[in-house]
Amino acid sequence: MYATEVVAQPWDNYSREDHQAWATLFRRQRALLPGRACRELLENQERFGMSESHIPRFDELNVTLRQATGWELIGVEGLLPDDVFFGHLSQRRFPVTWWIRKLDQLDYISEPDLFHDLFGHVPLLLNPVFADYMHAYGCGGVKATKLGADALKRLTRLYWYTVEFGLLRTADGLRIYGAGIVSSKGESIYCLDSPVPNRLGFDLRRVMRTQFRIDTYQETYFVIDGFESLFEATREDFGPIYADLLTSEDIAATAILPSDNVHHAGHRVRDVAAGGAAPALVIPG
Ligand code: HBI
Ligand code: FE
Repeated sequence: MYATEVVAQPWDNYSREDHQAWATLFRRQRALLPGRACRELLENQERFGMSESHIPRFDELNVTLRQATGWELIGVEGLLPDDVFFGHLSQRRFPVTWWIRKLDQLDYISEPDLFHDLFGHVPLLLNPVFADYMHAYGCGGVKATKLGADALKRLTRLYWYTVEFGLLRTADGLRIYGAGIVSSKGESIYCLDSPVPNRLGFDLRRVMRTQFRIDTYQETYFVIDGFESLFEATREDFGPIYADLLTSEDIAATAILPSDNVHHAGHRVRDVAAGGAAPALVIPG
C-alpha cells in the first residue's frame, strides 16, 4: 500500500503533458485565488519563483527553503504511513509526491499529487511560524504513534482542519490557507462563498473531537486568527489532552455546539422526517 522510500525528482523525464497539467492548474488557481487565499501563500509562491512555465525543480526550491526556515523537500511516491510522514516533518523534511495528475484528472485526484503539495503545502513553509508549527506537529506525531490509535486520530483531525482545510480570519475577511482547498478550484470557491458549510472559530479540543469526510467538500471549516495563535494553541504537550478526550464523544462534521464561536452557521437542507442532515449541496468543481 505504501511506498516509503525517498525518490529523486525525475525532472528531465516529465512529459509535455505533465508540464501542461502544471501550467493549467497553476494559471487557473492563480487567477482564482487573489482575495481568496491568504496573501502570504500567493506571495511565497512568487518568492519561490514558481510560474506556469514549468514544473518547479525541488532542488531549486530547496535553496530558498533551507535558507528561510531550514526545511527541505524530498520526493516520495505518494501518501506515507503516518509514522514515516511524522518522522520526516520532525526533521523539517516535507514529502512531495514526484508525479502530477493527468490532464483528464484536473478536478479530482484520489491522493495528493505534486500540484497539491508544491502549490498548496510548500509556500507556507517559508513562513517561520507556520514552519515551526509543522515541525512541532511532526514531533507531536512521532510521540502520538507511540501512544496509539486514539492519539493518531486526534492529530489527523488537527492536520485535516488546519494544514489541509484551514481558514484564516483577516481584516479583509476570511482567507484560505489549507493546501487541500488552495489546490482545488471548486473548494476554493465553495469554502468562502457557499452558505452550506459551518465556519467555526478554531478550538484545539473541539477540532480533535470533530469527524471529517474525505469524499466531499468540507461540512465545517475552522478559522484561526493567525499562524501565531495556531502555533500557541498547539504548543502544549498533547498527552493530557488525549487523556481528557478519551471519554469524549466524537462530534459530527455538520454539528454546531452551543460553545462554538460561530463565524457562519451552515444552511443545510435537513430531511425533517429522518431528523438527519441531507448531504451538503456541492457546487460542481
Ligand atoms: N503522506 N506524503 C504524504 N503527505 C501527506 O500530507 C500525508 C501523508 N501521510 C499521512 C498524512 N498526510 C495525514 O494523515 C496526517 O494527518 C498524518
Ligand atoms: Fe496535503
